[in-house]
Amino acid sequence: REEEERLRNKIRADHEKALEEAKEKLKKSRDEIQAEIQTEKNKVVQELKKKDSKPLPPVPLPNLIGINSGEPADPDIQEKRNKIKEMMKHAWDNYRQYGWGHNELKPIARKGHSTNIFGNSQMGATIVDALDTLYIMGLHDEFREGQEWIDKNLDFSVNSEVSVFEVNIRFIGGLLAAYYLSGQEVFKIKAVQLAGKLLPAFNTPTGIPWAMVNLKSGVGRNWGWASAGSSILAEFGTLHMEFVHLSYLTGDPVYYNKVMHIRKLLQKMDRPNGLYPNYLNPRTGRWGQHHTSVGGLGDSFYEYLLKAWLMSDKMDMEARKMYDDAIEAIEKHLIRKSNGGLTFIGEWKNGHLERKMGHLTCFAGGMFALGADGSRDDKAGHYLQLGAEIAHTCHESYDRTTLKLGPEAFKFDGGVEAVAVRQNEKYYILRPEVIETYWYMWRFTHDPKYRQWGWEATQAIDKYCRVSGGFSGVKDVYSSSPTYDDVQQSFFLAETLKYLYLLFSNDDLLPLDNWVFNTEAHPLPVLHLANTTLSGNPAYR
Ligand code: DMJ
Repeated sequence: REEEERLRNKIRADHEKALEEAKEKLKKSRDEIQAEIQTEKNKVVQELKKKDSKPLPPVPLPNLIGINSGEPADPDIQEKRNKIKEMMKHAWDNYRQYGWGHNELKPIARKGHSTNIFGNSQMGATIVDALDTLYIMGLHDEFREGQEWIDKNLDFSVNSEVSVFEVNIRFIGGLLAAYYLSGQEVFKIKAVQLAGKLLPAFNTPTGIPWAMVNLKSGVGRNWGWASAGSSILAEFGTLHMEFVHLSYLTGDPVYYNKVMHIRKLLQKMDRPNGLYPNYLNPRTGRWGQHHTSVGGLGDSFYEYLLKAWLMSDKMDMEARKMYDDAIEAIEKHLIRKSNGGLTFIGEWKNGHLERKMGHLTCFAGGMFALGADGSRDDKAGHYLQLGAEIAHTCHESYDRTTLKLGPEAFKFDGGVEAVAVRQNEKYYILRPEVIETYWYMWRFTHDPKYRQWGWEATQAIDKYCRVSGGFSGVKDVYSSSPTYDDVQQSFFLAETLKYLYLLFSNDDLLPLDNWVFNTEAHPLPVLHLANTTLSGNPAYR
């Protein structure tokens, strides 16, 4: 009788669940429902295929050197490095205690936090983003805890609409880096599972992916705010590194083909003044608003052109050429010197240069330095100098504030130099870009001022952003009594603390000849693809 009762309860529960799901479905538009049906059909076909598909093929691991190195001999540098490790532990322990499994932490309210980029489910973004930083810092118990959570709980079959770009750079990038550093298969398997869930986003008339995709239904769409239904350059243009690695690890060219298709399409298009606009319509294949930026909306597209070349062991000349062409146009139209002698990168809006630079744009100093070697007409010295000038400008944007932390955006207009003017541009949300540039400049020049500037930033973060429940962003870097935004961003653990730690480590930790950092600071090894088959790529043949 007990068994009968149990069965009856189960049938009742299943019935109620099905009713709930049907109700949810009816709320959707006809198009959405049709797309969902199509995706379900595709899934069945895929599942059938999978039944006879083999497990992931073993591939030769690339040259993984400099994973456990970097210990500085100088006791002062050692002490600074230990302090940064302690900050990482503080950020992690509090997330562990108050936000475990949630995407991010609210360090003041001491509870989980999430934004729409991660959808509505608990995907443990901080865990995945932090893994490789924990690993290189030697925080192995914490790394194991993270691994265990991922193994048992990270599930992508959820009815949740996520940002394709964010999930790629933080989750796929984070999982792949954790796999290469630790050799633990679980990370590779999860990365491949997740990538499969992103693929439906590419089902658009042009093959330019939607900004968002529902992980369960595969239905994609774009942000409502993006110019006339456009996809964003920095989003669909920041998939290459991770997708090439996915094809390498699985032997399946599908990922590689998706990103090469995007590249080919971009190559064919006219560019106003040689500049790439930030918006591209995935239905028509036409540019949206003519707005070009090396900061938000554009930034990592340029970064990934350069890094595609570096990651291919400098074989992918097509990517290098696209990078060189893009940077030449940017220098001509966007880079200027202020009256006070500060080099800045402005934004191009419909034929007009806005003399404003974002914190996000500051990553470009490091990019110029990284791309100096191999540049056209042997302009290596020029690009290293440009990198140094951007680093200097971005340091000024920190130095001219009360908290010695940089604002979100700063102007070079109307007597103002490297200072935020509008109230809503005065915040600092634990972003990494300025420190990232200090680190690259340090690696290429060993000028001690970069360590000094990095240490100033470390102290400012510890003094003004640290609270007992973790680290928080601040709303006004010009105020001596700032208020907190109560968010510990996952990129603080993935990037800001990692770049600081690398800045105070020896260069043999993750050497740049062997590793390329994705835009979320996840290190991926250089691939020597000449011996492997990635069909259709003349650059690798
Ligand atoms: C990170 O998620 C990545 O660096 C991305 O490319 C842009 N900015 C954030 C951190 O500021």
